[in-house]
Amino acid sequence: MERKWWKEGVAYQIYVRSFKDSNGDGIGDLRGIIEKLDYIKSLGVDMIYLNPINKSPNEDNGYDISDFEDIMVEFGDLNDFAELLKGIHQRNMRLIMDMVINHSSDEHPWFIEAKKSKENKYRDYYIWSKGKGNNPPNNWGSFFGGSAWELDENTGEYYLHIFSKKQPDLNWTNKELRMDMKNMLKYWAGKGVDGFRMDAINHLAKDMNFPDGEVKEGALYGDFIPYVQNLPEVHDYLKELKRDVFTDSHVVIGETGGINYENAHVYTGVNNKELDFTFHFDLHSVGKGENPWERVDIDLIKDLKEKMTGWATRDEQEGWCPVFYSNHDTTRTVSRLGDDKKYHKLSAKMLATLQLTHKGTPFIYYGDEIGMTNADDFKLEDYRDTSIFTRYCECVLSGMVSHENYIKGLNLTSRDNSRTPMQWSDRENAGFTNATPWINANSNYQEINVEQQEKEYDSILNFYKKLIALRNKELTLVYGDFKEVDKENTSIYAYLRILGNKKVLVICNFFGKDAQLKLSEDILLSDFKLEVCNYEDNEDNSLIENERIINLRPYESKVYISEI
Ligand code: TEU
Ligand code: CA
Repeated sequence: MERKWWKEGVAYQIYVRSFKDSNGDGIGDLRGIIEKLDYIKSLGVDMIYLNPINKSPNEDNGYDISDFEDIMVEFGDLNDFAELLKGIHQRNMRLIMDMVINHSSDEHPWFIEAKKSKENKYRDYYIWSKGKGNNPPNNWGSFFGGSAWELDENTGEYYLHIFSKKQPDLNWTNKELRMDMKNMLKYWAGKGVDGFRMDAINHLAKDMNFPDGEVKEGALYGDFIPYVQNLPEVHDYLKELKRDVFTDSHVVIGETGGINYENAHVYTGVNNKELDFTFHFDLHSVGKGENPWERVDIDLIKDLKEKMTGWATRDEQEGWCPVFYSNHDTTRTVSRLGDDKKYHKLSAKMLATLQLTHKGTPFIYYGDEIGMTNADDFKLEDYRDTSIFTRYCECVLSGMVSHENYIKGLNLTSRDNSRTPMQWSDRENAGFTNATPWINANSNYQEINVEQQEKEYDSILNFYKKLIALRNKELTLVYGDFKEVDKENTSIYAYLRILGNKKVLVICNFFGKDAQLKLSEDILLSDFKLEVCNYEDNEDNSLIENERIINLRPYESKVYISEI
């Protein structure tokens, strides 16, 4: 296995808008991150992945870019960026930027030009089509609700937007567009950026015949995904970017919906020269019912073990993978996968154990290291995500869903759950800002915050630090083979990591009830020493019957190391 910094490091994802406000406008910014670099370093992480920081009107909080080579005004300027990057490198960490090149903002100069006339030089930077009479070119819906087409009155044609109508899709068949995009990426690489997370990258190619999509039961629009996701031409564009822009010192990460451990190699295969690894959506909807307002029990094997083991046991030629639970597009880890009420601390620590001993680069989403939870008491007016309001019209105003259920659904599944301000202290707005925050802090910030947990020896925060330190010390957790133990166990996820004669045994009880693990013949617990346990009584008190059965308490996780 080829050694790489981005395989051996632990990453920390920061949703800049919600991390730390340094200038009292209620919005997180780059200088706020600079203020907190020592905190981030104290976690023991090696790389920081920032959500988009380019100039944007913030229709989709930075995922709608109006200037690819400048910094969003609310976040600061290019000097702040240079100081931040310097501070990151001085602390021996690296920076991964989020690049949104599938679409631009409708306020980008290219689109403003393109709308002026069909003959404009920039017209073909976007995807236009005549309608059918007074209707859009086809029945495609968008990811954010509504049609994927918006009529431009001025030129009488429709433009494609698979996200919001303020995010027109770029036409990657256009050579000049590709050249401009490559120059933009070289501009950031030239500043010393270490890696790139490529947003919605597997949407770069669309079926330009615009066939109608199948209208599924109860859907208002046709299924557009088969015509805008994972089309063959995406590989050509990725190979072109890899060839003309990136070097072996960069890490190039794709965000690729609809990709899993069985087919990710089409993008991450070592010889494909496209992506180093991809962010998938495998754990985004775990526990989500048919209706967003209903939670369903987690099937540990189907929902989690099969997938995470699948990613960890791919052939190394198929490429690398991340290990992450949450990001800015899903809900808080401990709320979705653990128990944020009765077993908040224990389940958060168990999940941390799993993430930081599994195979792949761990991406810790800001706030998960202190066990931040969903904002499950938000009202409609507390939400900010642009996709919510389009869907509200579609679902509630049309009478399909009651207001109460829609709000309950948001409390359980909205992306805003993962976008509330970082909880630094028990002071107003969780110490995030001394102004009115762009989105309210979670009402539990007085109970869950960094200041309090830095002082608590057995806090979730200090447990993350302990595990990150273990991972940074123990290459077995990075490059070790992954071998599941007691695969069929429906409550416990257990596995070995093996590198040479070093073995790490990890055992995680995934639920809030006692469970038993059966050890296979080849594992003698007496060969192992308990290294980490999430129960305060750190000694190994699991009832070990004839060394073959281990009893685990609710959400109990243990890490054993042997060197025989
Ligand atoms: O999300 C991409 C995305 O949502 C789609 O790729 C889709 O969900 C997926 O393919 C389903 O299979 C990225 C960002 O992470 C998100 O925050 C932005 O809103 C979106 O792109 C638009 O830039
Ligand atoms: Ca600010």
